Amino acid sequence: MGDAVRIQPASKIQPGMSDESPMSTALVTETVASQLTASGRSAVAVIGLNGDDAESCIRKCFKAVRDREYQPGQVRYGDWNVANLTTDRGSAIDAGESVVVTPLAANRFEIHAHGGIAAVQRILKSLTACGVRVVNAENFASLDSPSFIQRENEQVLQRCTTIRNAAIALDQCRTGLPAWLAKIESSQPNVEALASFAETALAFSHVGLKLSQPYRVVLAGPPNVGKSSLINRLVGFGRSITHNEAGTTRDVVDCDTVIAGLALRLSDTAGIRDGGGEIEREGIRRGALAVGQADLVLLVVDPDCLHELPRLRSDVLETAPDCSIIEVLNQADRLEGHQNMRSDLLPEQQTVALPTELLNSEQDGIGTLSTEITNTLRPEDPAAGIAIPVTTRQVQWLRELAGATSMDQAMRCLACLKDGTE
Ligand SMILES: Nc1nc2c(ncn2[C@@H]2O[C@H](COP(=O)(O)OP(=O)(O)OP(=O)(O)O)[C@@H](O)[C@H]2O)c(=O)[nH]1
Ligand SMILES: [Mg+2]
Repeated sequence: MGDAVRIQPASKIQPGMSDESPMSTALVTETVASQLTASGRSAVAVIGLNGDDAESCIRKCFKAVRDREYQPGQVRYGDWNVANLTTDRGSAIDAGESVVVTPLAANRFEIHAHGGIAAVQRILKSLTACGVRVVNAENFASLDSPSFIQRENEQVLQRCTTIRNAAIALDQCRTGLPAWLAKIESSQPNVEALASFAETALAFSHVGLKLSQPYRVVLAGPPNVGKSSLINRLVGFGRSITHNEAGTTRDVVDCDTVIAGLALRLSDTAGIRDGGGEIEREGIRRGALAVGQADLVLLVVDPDCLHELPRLRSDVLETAPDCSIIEVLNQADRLEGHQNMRSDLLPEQQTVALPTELLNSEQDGIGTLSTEITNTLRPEDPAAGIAIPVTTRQVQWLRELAGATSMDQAMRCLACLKDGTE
């Protein structure tokens, strides 16, 4: 058995170097501040201040009611009084604000102030005058994290818009690749074990990459089959214009929604047909571009144009070979007028996309279609504790690790995965 591995900082890796130097522990030391509460007028605003100079900045700008050492957990009342600081133009900054300062740890503070925009700006300006860099809240949180990959995972968590995705992203912050990278430093893996781990993690990359971005679902098909009506029923309001005349939708109409905890961007497209005017042809061209970007295409037909499905399917696969397709027969209420239709040729998904007030039956197929959409896009979530990649960068390094044939190559992948260089 070999010794425990040590992952070198990727920036220090050079071809032929041994992997004996200790792991990078470099933490961000620059002092940064950010308004952590939403910007705009509110009762209270919280400003975070982190970095090596945080305490000295607090001492310059803040006069506590009682003068004593700062300790984590304290609640310190006082005045944000910076009369002896000056602006770039030399005039004095006089914030003169009653605030509460809470030390969170050594060189980590929160300043709780009045939530008015001007009050917050004055405090941030006085911190800037002390050499502090003001950053946005997302960057502030990420600068506080110990490794590049940890920061990356935290940024993904911040961008999640659904609880289902946020739960997975949170798990990846706590026990995902960052924790695995830390763990292997105290183990003795061989290249085969590392490659096999990478393969397992990559099996869920399609989930990880969609935690902070919506799935792209495009509705395509001939004109007048009810694509726009269907999108309106799926999102629950009249996003797209519908009309009983072919060629109603001209441009690509996007609508964001959430179904079963998955963020979806639904795109309605112009009905595909030959002829039509210049605007309609441009709409059809844009529809084809949307299909090229889709994770899933709903191919919508009605009973009159069911025979077109095989051709439409092969057209979609030509444009987007890896894309999933669900065939939908809309206007299923009109099937009665097509008695000769062979039931074994009908798509499994059959819908009636009329507005709910015009429906005669509750069997409109919309719920079943919604389930089919989410099951197709995400058949399974990774179990808690399974590490998965959540950015294309992580996918790239795991792919390289999966194909590594030497320990040197594997260690380089691990270092780049962790530190984000290259
Ligand atoms: N009977 C019936 N009519 C429907 C159904 N769904 C939509 N319609 C009607 O079909 C017509 C066309 O609907 P749209 O949603 O505009 O069709 P489209 O596919 O978006 O049409 P284009 O934008 O021209 O490509 C409208 O009059 C709808 O009310 C349905 O399930 N049953
Ligand atoms: Mg339409």
